[in-house]
Amino acid sequence: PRWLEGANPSVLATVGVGDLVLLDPLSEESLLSNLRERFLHKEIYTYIGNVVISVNPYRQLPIYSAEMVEQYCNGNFYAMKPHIYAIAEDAYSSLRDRNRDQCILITGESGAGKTEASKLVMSYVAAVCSKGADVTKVKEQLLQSNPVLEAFGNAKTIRNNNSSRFGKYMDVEFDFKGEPLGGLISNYLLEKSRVVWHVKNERNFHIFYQLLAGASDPLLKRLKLQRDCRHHGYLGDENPRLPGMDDLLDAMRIIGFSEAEVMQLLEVTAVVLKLGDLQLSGQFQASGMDACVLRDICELIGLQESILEQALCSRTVEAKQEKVVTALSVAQGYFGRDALAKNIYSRLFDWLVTRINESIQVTAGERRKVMGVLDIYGFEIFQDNSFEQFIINYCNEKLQQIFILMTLKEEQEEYFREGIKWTPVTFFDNSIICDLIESGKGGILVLLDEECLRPGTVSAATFLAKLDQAFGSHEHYESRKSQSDRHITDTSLPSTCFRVHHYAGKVTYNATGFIEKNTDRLYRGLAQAMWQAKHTLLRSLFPDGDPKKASLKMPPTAGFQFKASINTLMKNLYSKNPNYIRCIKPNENQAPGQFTDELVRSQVRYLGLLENVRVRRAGYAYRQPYQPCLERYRLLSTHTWPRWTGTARDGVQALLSDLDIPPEELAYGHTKVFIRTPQTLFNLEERRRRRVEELATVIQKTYRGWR
Ligand code: AD9
Ligand code: MG
Repeated sequence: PRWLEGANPSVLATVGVGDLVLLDPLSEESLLSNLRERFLHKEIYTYIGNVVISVNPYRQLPIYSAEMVEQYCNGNFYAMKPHIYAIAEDAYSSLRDRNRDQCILITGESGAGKTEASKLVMSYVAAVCSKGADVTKVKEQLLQSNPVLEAFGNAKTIRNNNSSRFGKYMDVEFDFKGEPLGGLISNYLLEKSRVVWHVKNERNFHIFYQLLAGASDPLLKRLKLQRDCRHHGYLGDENPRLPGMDDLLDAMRIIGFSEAEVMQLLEVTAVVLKLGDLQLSGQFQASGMDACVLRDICELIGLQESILEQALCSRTVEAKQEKVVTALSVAQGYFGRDALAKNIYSRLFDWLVTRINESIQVTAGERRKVMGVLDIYGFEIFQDNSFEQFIINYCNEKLQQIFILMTLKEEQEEYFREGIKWTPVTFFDNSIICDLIESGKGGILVLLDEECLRPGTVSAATFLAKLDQAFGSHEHYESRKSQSDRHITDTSLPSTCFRVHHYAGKVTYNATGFIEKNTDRLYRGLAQAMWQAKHTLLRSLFPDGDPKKASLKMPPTAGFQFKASINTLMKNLYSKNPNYIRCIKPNENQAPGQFTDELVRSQVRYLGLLENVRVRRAGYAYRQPYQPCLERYRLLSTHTWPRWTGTARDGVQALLSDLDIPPEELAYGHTKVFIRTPQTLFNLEERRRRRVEELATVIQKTYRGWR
């Protein structure tokens, strides 16, 4: 990275050190207090070499102005403080000038600032690339995809008022001049259970409240909704104040949605809400249905009431060419209703992403350059962890793996390029945990799929027994059974749970619900009912409802699909040059100026920051191209001061040998000098500081003499 390649006074002369590679001594404690000190001085960005750590300030800082963009864009990193713009500039300029595809990986826990960071990167790139009219349209479309996806995919949670409930990866494509042509968005695992249920003090997805608050009276009437959200079963009991619909509608228009499409989108959204209002009041059977709501829904989607009613309160099983219709219990009826609402919503979200992609996707065939931005959920350890946490943490294991491999790989490649001997670093390789989860030969996900497909009675207990049998002695797996086999008594692990020792810590998962969430089944009758609706958008969401296409084959499980999409993502990331932004949440209160040590410590631990610093300085902590190094330190030697006429490389060599620096501290590469320990650099800086003072005094005296 360019900003580190010169002797960078900004990295040394700020609050604490601007680059943790220079920490002395290096420990979790010193790392933590360096971050704290900087944060309290409103320095939220700190480097580890080319990695940027960002601590959420929870307040607007005056550091994102157009002038700031200008400064970082002019590439004068040496005099600049660590900043997210530096990494954006570095990625963008090497994409443009050196033709290397880039990816920006943003990780951190909920509320740490990932989504804000991704927006800052995107807006930086949008600001520095050309301003032609057709480019402006593309930029607008790319930027406006954010508010649309946030309306449908974000919600208020306890941890974050604007929490992304889906993972997002966006490839932005550029032409050879570095101008954006378009992009492609992939989304991962929307938390669809939120549609039908959320914990107290949290909320459903923003769009529902925005729609109720922002729609005109006629629109609301047309959608058959009530303005007050207390009238809607899936929403809470508060009417939150949220931005109106105008911005959202504008954004959709800019992206290229037609009025008809927007209307259809809102109608399907309304249907989801109405499903939550549908009471099934029969005493034992689900047939006593709220007739008004049923009628509303059916009018909205153009479907005969009896079809939906039938689908919601009974189930048809075909056996040997014979149809057997069984009535559902009330509980089963509600289960089906909620499953339908979740399914419609998540399919609608997928449609939204596909639709946006249609607008922003590039069709021309020329070779393009790509910058990918990944904003995905961070590692989660909750009180109660379920299938979702398991999937999310699996994803984070994979990201950690790619992080370690790529950081090491890059180090290795640089030493190779520079012709310097590389001594391998030892580090914790988490592939053993990835294998435990995803191995095709009997990893946890495969065993779960087997259990989901197995005929007969399956339950959390049978699933757990299966895991015990396979992993009873695995060093990263734990359960009551494996504990008792190892003569461990640990009452903190309930008998319905298993525990995985992730790289970031131990997480106890409750096996209950894994099977249902993985199978994610929608009664076939419901899909078929949706397919019969006249509403073209809704109908298009349920191709599996076409009886002609209905196969007996089970659709792929949620775990299987996620694994496939994560592995595609990994391949994509591996092919690019990685840039990391690691976000940290400083406190649990979403408050400015508060830095809770324990909270940050745990994040420092699971982001593997200490490990990162170790890898970064395993060989040589610091490196500089010869010319800037000579410029900075040449005043320290009589060989190079006041004048040096040879090559920069010879100059640096003459200079450093003159300063009695132990030779094992230094290595001379083809274009850079490498310094092994930070102390040597500090020592150089200190000598330089004293020398500058000395020279200043000399100059002062000379001036006085002149007067
Ligand atoms: V989640 O996993 O989606 O729940 P994120 O995405 O990590 O989470 P987000 O970017 O949404 O967190 O940030 C949370 C809030 O912190 C934002 O709504 C802002 O109010 C605040 N924030 C984050 N970064 C900055 C920043 N650089 N400057 C000012 C910030 N405020
Ligand atoms: Mg987010």
